[in-house]
Amino acid sequence: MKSGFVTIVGRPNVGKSTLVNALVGTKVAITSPRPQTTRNIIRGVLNVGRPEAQLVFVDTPGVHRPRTALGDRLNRLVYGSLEDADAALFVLDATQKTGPGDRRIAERLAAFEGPTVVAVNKVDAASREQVIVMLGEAGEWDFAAYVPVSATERTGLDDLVAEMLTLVPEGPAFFPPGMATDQPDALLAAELVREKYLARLREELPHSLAIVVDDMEARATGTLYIAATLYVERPSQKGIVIGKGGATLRDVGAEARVELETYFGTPVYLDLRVKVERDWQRKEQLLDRLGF
Ligand SMILES: Nc1nc2c(ncn2[C@@H]2O[C@H](COP(=O)(O)OP(=O)(O)OP(=O)(O)O)[C@@H](O)[C@H]2O)c(=O)[nH]1
Ligand SMILES: [Mg+2]
Repeated sequence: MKSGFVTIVGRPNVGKSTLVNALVGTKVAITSPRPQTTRNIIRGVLNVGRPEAQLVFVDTPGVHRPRTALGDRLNRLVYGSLEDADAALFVLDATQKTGPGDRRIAERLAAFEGPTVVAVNKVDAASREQVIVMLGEAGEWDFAAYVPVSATERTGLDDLVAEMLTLVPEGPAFFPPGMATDQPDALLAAELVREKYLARLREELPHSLAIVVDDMEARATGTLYIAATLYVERPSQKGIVIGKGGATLRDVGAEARVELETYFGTPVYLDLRVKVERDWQRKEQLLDRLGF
């Protein structure tokens, strides 16, 4: 059978995580309109046929010019995951112009030993003209294939998968059938809570928020108990995250709980607390402790 790891690379917010979810057919990675949503490597598995082929898509943080120790770690994570990849999927946003950020990634990918496929995403929101211009510009980089797609409308995905399948080698199935991701439950739970916050926080605050699940246990009553700590960087941010009379924390908790219950298929009790860890994004020691 054909099988391989495909690392997804691109600038922040181009739709990498949305694309992984669409390709896999399950939500394995959180998404948001804010750049720098993804902070870890997340693997999503696609079985094609039964099981004649398996593609393991590796979602990565958006590559950007790092301004913090965290940013620096995230960029290294992306290029590190390319080292084990059979192929790369370079995602561009058709509604934006290609810029120096894309060119830097393209240069990096030119040095990658495996084949690269370019997905021009968000074609549903771009004009024909924009898509053609982007395909032309990206075409100069001379990669293996170029496929226009829309991750939200799920168009072009079959073409994309067909291209990837011609490029990955013969190999074993890396994951059993039915396994969409190897992401630990605690990480997924923390990410779902963060996603609900990203949808409502403004400006710098999304970057200042980190969530760690401290405890997760199935209670005798059948309820899954999840305790998580929300770390912010400044005392003023603590107030925003909690909200007036605890309203924001309560609303976010309720939204996250509904999704967690669907995912785990059990009632969930979500216990959230907020702590200040000054400038955690800039401190290597804190990054270690927060699991980056
Ligand atoms: N119109 C349109 N919007 C899209 C499409 N794909 C993704 N988006 C939107 O683009 C935004 C960013 O999507 P993400 O999947 O979080 O982007 P990302 O590349 O993973 O971002 P980072 O994790 O920050 O690097 C979200 O608001 C998505 O809904 C698409 O095909 N069409
Ligand atoms: Mg992402």
